[in-house]
Amino acid sequence: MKKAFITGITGQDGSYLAEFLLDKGYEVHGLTRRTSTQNFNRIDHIIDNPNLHLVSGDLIDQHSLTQALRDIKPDEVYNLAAQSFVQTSWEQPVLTGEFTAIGVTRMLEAVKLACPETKFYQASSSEMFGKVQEVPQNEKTPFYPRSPYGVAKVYGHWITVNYRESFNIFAVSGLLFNHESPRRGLEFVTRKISHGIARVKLGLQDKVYLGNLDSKRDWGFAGDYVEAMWLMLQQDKPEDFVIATGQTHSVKDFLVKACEVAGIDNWQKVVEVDPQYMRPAEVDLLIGDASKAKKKLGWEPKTSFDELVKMMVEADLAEQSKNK
Ligand code: NAP
Ligand code: G4F
Repeated sequence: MKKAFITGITGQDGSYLAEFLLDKGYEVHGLTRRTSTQNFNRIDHIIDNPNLHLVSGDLIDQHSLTQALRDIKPDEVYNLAAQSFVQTSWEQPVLTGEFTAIGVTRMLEAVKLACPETKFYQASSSEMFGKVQEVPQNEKTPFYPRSPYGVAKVYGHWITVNYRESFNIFAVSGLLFNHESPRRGLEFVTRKISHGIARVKLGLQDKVYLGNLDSKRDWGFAGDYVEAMWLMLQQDKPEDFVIATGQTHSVKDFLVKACEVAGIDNWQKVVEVDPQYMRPAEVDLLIGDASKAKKKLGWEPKTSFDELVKMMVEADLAEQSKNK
């Protein structure tokens, strides 16, 4: 039985990846941090699986990471934990650097010390392309991050490449474009829209307050993207890959589609722009070229933009109808 270690198992991607690996017959170990109230809602449905084990630790605590890997000796490590919300990275830039940048070095050190044969996946991001230097973005596109989060992810990417080249560790960086699901955090724009529009439809609130409606993202489904993470670690040699749909849509497009799914005729009536959600520096356009992943991993997204919006709005309508 293969063993995987996932940091960020309580997050959106961690929960889908844990499900995916359990289905493949893996023994899955997930790192969870101590919080005053437990936060296992995304993994509640698999918590009793005998092949799922949770271990306490934190990206800021080197000892907990090294000890966990010494005890488990996993075949594969997926480093998904991070301070992952771009807006918060301007409010807490130092903490974002500690978790999202230096946290990667701590994980790589833990691998180097405890299990150097382990394959390591780093959750890198299309936010690294920021003010994009070419369209679409591929593995060779230069980075130009536009937030403390983006800067931290650039560090995480290069330290992963550096440990691969310095210590011969099988370490890969997945350059994933935005991916969403009904499990997405409520602060991210897609879920904020699907949740807000469902509540408007059900008469539970009047409006949704948003920031920039014009920025464009390449949005895919998280369930499709975790397969790509796993495929990267099944290759003979470690390489970095862009994972994306190759389609881009504006925040407004997402909103209009969400209203259509919910049966709201006039989206302008239910949305207001609130300057507090505008960012100090914006990433205007992201669109990825995942042709390398298609060629070498045989990976392609399975879920279209329309299917994604429908899935998210319908899930929130079902959930929120319990509050009526
Ligand atoms: P998410 O839902 O915000 O989950 C983040 C996870 O990291 C949570 O499990 C969180 O634990 C954990 N975490 C945060 N700080 C930690 C710390 N100091 N020590 C240990 N665990 C910590 O994020 P996601 O959407 O699943 O994304 C997964 C990864 O992919 C992140 O690194 C993100 O930056 C990156 N990424 C995401 C996307 C996307 O579109 N989703 C795209 C590209 C890259 P708690 O539950 O305790 O908070
Ligand atoms: O949903 P967002 O907060 O996602 P963002 O900033 O693209 O970051 C996400 O994707 C990255 C991959 O590119 C990940 F690395 C990162 O961890 C995260 O998962 O914002 C998307 C867009 C932005 O342009 C933002 O300005 O939506 C715009 N927006 C407009 N109104 C809003 C809002 N964003 C949020 N969160 N809330 C709003 O009210």
